[in-house]
Amino acid sequence: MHREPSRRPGALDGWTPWPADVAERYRQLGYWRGETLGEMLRDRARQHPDRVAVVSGGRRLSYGELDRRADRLTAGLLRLGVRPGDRVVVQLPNIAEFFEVCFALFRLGALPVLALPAHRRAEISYFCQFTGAVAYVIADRDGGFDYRELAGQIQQETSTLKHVLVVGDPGRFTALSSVDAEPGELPGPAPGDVAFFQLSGGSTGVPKLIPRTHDDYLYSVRASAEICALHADSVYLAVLPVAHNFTLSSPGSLGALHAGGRVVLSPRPSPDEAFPLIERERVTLTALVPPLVPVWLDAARAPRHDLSSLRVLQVGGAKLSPEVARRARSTLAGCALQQVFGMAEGLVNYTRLDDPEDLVVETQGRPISPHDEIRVVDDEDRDVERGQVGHLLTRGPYTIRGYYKADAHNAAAFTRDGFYRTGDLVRLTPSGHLIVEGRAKDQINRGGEKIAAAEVEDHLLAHPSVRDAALVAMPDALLGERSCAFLVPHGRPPAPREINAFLRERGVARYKVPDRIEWVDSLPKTSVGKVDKKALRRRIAEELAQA
Ligand code: OOB
Repeated sequence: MHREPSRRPGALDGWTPWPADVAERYRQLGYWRGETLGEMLRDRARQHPDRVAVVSGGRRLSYGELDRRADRLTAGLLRLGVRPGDRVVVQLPNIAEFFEVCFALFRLGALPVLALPAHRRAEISYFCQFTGAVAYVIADRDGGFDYRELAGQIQQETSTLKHVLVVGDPGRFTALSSVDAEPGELPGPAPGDVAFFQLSGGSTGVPKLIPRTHDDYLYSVRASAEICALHADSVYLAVLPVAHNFTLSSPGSLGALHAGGRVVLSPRPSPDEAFPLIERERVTLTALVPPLVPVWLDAARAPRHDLSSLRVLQVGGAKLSPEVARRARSTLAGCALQQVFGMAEGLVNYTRLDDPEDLVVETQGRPISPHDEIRVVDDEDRDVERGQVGHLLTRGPYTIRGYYKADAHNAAAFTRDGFYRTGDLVRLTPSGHLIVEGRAKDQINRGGEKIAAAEVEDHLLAHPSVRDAALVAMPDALLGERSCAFLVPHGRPPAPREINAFLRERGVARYKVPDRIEWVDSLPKTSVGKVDKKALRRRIAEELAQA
């Protein structure tokens, strides 16, 4: 029996469900099974309450414990006044509380907005205000940063925000550990309801929010776990931020929990932190962004830690070079390499574990689902010939039909018949695998971290000495790309240091601050009067090549 997306008071406005007939087809195909994320955990906890679900620092949480804590937290949140349909910005490092909080909110039907630890005042304040969040969940400190100070600023700016919940020392806020009550009966959300928001890498002035439903997300998790052959003895190590779609669902932590396996959390991705965990917990699967791969391979050559339990090393988030892919395969004996090309909006592609070496090394995989529809088109939305490079459009059982409350942007980001314009330039192989050839969206992919050029340009233009600004990608040996800002000054150009300090004061996340600044008299324009970013990218690439 399926339940329709909820019509209860508090059910979410401002999102685009799949058309009813399409949704019905996904149900009939068995993709959407009418289960919520909260029920999924409940079910696993019933099956094997004593198995370890999450390992984090000194904590080892069994399925039963995670399930109970989520229930008590749900009741505690309700008692605080958090209601179904409310939005809650969650910004946590890789710690077990991330799962306690998310599952509690899933069960309550309140919606986590999954921020990244690197986000700062500019981003968090936007998420809180745009979603009208009632609560903000943080850790006291992490990576040398005090999130309580940030929360203090956010609270002043956000009238809807009633609660700041803190893991650790709460200071003047509420300790998450004190949010606790006896569980009661709850109606809970419907499987077709939006469960939470992912954040888009974006290409526009403000970040876009991605509404993911229980049904669609669980399908991608379940199918991903199958593709990666996860089972109850699988151990997933999360080294990238847990909130990111790759780490959460591809198959990530949720895939491991779905399979009844174990999630091990590494606070940071360095081999120093990760390798001892791999050895101790007998990790079988982990996921990296490309810049980490050479670092890991170098460290793996010194046989200080036993990595022999690793079965699959996933790499995604940015393009992996075939050279590094080959090295990974030869260095890690007994461990398969898997390329993952995905997006928080939905579509995820994997090379399969039994794919021939050429496909694993040279392609970014093929879609999860036989019902992921892929089109590769030219600038006029006409299909290109198979094998030619074009824009990737997609729609399917776990790809959104629209961003949250973004009608104008949605009209450009989706075709009329519901295909998402990924902004990626790809080529299809005869086997149906995709090769990412570039990007048409105005974004910088800084080693997997996405920077929307327009967002940073807006911040730069707020500086009194900046008359015009264009942010572009420049090649970088370590990260693949870094960002370069071309700026036209008002009068005498200030030192780059001053511009960067200005952005930091505005509360912009560090990874978005330009890696390089070039002062110019004017920005080159195309024949239609737009900034010619291609010319700027060429210019900085040539300059770097000569240096
Ligand atoms: C993942 O998700 P997002 O939302 O941070 O970024 C999506 C974008 C893609 O549109 C593409 O431009 C780029 O990141 N990308 C890749 C890639 N994987 C992602 N470009 C080239 N090669 C790859 N393997 O990054 C993400 C989400 C789920 C699973 C994996 C990655």
